[in-house]
Amino acid sequence: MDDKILVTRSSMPPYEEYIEAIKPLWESHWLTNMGRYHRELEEKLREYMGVMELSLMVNGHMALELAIQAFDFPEGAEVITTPFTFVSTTHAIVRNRLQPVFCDVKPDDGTMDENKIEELITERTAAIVPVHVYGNVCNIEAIQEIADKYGLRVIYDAAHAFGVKYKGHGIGSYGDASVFSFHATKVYNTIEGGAVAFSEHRIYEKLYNLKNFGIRGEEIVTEVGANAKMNEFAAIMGLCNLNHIEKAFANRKIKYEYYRNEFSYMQGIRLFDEKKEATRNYAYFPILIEETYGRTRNEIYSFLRENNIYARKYFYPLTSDQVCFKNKYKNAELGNARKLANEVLVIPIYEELEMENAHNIVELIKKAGKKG
Ligand code: T4K
Repeated sequence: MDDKILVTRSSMPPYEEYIEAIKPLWESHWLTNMGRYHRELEEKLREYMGVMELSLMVNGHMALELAIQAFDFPEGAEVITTPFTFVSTTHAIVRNRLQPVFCDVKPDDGTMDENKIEELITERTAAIVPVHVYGNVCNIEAIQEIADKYGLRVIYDAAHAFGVKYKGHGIGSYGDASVFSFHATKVYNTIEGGAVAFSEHRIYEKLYNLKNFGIRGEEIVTEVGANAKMNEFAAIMGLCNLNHIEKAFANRKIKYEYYRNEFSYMQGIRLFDEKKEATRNYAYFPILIEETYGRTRNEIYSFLRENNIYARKYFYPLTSDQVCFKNKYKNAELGNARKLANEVLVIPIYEELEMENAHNIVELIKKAGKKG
């Protein structure tokens, strides 16, 4: 293959559709600060995602930071979270002056191990921040039961889970809040963007203010907010991409199912389990390269690169091992998370990925294994 195949490639609406859609901005000159398209997209997404309330944000990270801030946890409180995630999850906790407490994950789907949460709870614990990693749904019932027992908030990092339904309900309708990313690399994008979904109406107002500097009126600022507003160009991109979302899922599904069939029977390669009650959004295709494969994950990663395939080690290293966090916080035993981080390789999947290229990727991985 001559051209680079990257791990993903942004989905975009037809050029003419977007250009036509942004024309009114040249008449109104209203470009940001909760404009018409911001409101329209909030409304449409609320409906599409099957959630009670939704607040759009400039990106997924700020959505997470402000979702955590909205619950007013006392400074220094502990938040139980997972280290097997993008660094944003941990940053959002620490930037709120809270202490992350890393909980191990389950080998079968990479989500927080609900059986290891209770042993990490202390009188300082305020919340649980689990991640629906790759769109794999956490054990929502067990986590909620623990949260109810100890009076904790649950804020899901659902950055990967746009469009996922669990037991017939939008994934954002669980917990106290769920945070989504609409970054260019995501299954649904607004270029940069994100949202917080929740049920309690008072949180809407809280987030509305927090994303706009805490401004309550022309001369009143009541909270230390940020600037996390989605602008109108981004909101229009979101409206256009929403018109094509079903096609995007269907398109990815073909590649996803092809990969799943091919890798299901490959000795030494393991796939994450899929929950029956959850739908998929085909956002990522992670494979786990186990010792028996004959070649390590890093060897396969390099071999693919030599052949112009840019798979990614999402998520290695664990966030708890990153320079900015290492040895600073309480770590439980993270054996499963560490093993997954050493074995995982996310291979290219996106709307425009040609089947021929998907086939070549599978063949290259098979070939690399045989070298052993
Ligand atoms: N929580 C979790 C669990 C997350 O995974 C993320 C983000 C967040 C929170 C925070 O949400 P945001 O604030 O980002 O909305 C990428 C993304 O930047 C990041 O959004 C994502 N997770 C993370 C898993 O992946 P990088 O550093 O790997 O991106 P980059 O620039 O290497 O791009 C990856 C590939 O995507 C490129 O090889 C090609 C393709 N691409 C990239 C860009 C920027 C496109 O096709 N178009 C583009 O515009 O972090």
